[in-house]
Amino acid sequence: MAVHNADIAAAFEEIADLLELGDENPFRIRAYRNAARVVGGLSLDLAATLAAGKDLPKLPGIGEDLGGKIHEIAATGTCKLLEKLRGRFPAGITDLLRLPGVGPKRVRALHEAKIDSLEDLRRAARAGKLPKLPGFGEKTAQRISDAAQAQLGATRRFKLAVAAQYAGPLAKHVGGVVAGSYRRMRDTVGDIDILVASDEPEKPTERFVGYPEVRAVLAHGATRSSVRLASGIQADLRVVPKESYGAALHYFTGSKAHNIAVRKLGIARGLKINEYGVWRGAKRIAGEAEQSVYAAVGLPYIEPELRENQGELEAARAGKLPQLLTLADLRGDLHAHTKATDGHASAREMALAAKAAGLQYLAITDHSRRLAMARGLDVRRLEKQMAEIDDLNGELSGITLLKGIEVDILEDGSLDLPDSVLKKLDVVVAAVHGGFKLSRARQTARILAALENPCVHILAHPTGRLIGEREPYDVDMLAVVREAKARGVALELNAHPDRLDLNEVHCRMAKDEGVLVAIGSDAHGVDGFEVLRYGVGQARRGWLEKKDVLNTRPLAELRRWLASARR
Ligand code: DGT
Ligand code: CA
Ligand code: CA
Repeated sequence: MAVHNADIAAAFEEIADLLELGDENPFRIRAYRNAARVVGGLSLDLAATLAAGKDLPKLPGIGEDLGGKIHEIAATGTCKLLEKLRGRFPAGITDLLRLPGVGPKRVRALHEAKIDSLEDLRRAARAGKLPKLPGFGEKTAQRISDAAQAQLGATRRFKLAVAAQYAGPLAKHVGGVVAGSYRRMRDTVGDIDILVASDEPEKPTERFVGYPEVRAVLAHGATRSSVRLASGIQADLRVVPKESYGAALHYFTGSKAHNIAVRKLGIARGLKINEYGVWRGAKRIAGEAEQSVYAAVGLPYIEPELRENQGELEAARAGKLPQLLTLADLRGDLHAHTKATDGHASAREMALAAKAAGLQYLAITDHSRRLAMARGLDVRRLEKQMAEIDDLNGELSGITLLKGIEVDILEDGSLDLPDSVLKKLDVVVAAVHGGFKLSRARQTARILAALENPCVHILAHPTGRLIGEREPYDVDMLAVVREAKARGVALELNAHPDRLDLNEVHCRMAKDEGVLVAIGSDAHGVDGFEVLRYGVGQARRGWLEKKDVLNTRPLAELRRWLASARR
């Protein structure tokens, strides 16, 4: 069975969780979390590399011990340490640890009260036992039991970049394409929908249910099957005859709301539209290609990312579909870190990697001093870095580094570094990294205050969400977007697949209000630019065009914008 990077990352996360429960050395815990992040974000397939007899590449923060664990997990899907730790705690306990507001201390308190799973927690909450536990209290107990309730009700969704590791190889194995929310580039997907065009459906079906990663076959029919993979993700397969391929691709790409709206347009024209084609009575009039389905209802082709029934059909009819941004439109990247703070590579290495990724410019935006954990820069270290970047620009060709900072927005809305030094930078990216729990009014006021500082060019990851881990903070986004407009500030769409923040709704809001969006990789290492494609996917879901995105501009034009913005 193939072990994917996401599986290795998940094993390291679980080890870190269990070590945390065991109250182990925080440095050791952090090393595993770091390893999970590094491996999870890697494009090179580690298990395949090792299986081919090649060496493990040098990975930041991963020495001999962790490297050995990677070998072990790649070969067996697990490792001795993980199995040993699992043996010490009940199986459902890591679910508790992942609840917002629940750390190892509270989980230990729960464990001592024999509450070892979400189910146990729900039962204990119903019986009114939670507030009596040490360190809980009424309010906390309520919050935690609500969170547990939400977890139990929610079917698990997978981040797009995680699903990609499983979907790509599986689709290839059965000779099909991935449709569904995955093709629409949703930030998370509920399951993987695979479509195959074939007149011999038993062949792809047998390959599908026989895929080595399949743990359970949930349905096994002539043209539709369903499985659960070892990673927990579910996959659906549909096989249709070749002449139905376009209609089926349209149907299984969705969204459901878009399909229903298209079908209605068909009905108005006396047509029936289903996954086998477009029909007038018993005659199939279209369906071989997706394009033909739209043509049958008098519309131009609509890109998958737009298919949410959010006005795309009206825009198509009016000839007003956006010319969606493409990855090739990006000229540079305005958010990246180096090992001066929590990145893993030098400014020079990052510059060369950005160049290799086809970019013309890269802003180095390390953290500011407040983020002590990331060894944030103070004025002295920042000035040293600025001089280093000037030197690098003197010697590098084909890539330009911009001097920048990701400066912390403090709780009162002031910035973590004085204007006197911010003014000397090419680009100032401001961001919230703490105080997530402020009230909506205070959080909004804080961010608006930061936007008022004329040094600020870009507001990074504007809602602070971490998909599946941390909810966005409570902030009035329309007020933020309007203030950004008034101050000539761009809003970042952070392309990291854990963030994708702005979301698509906010992207569209920015566009409607005339605010530029900057797509930033937030790269922490040389392979950090690959995530830009997820940022572009989300931007496309938000209807963004080349002109709406700041870093599609050539360097000279960008420099003019940076220098002139509302000054
Ligand atoms: P997900 O998996 O929750 O991330 O979202 P989707 O959009 O991939 O949804 P899924 O996997 O349930 O179904 C795949 C596509 O199949 C969906 O986007 C549209 C189509 N579909 C599913 N059920 C229906 C339905 O009842 N009516 C219509 N018209 N289309 C449907
Ligand atoms: Ca799906
Ligand atoms: Ca499905």
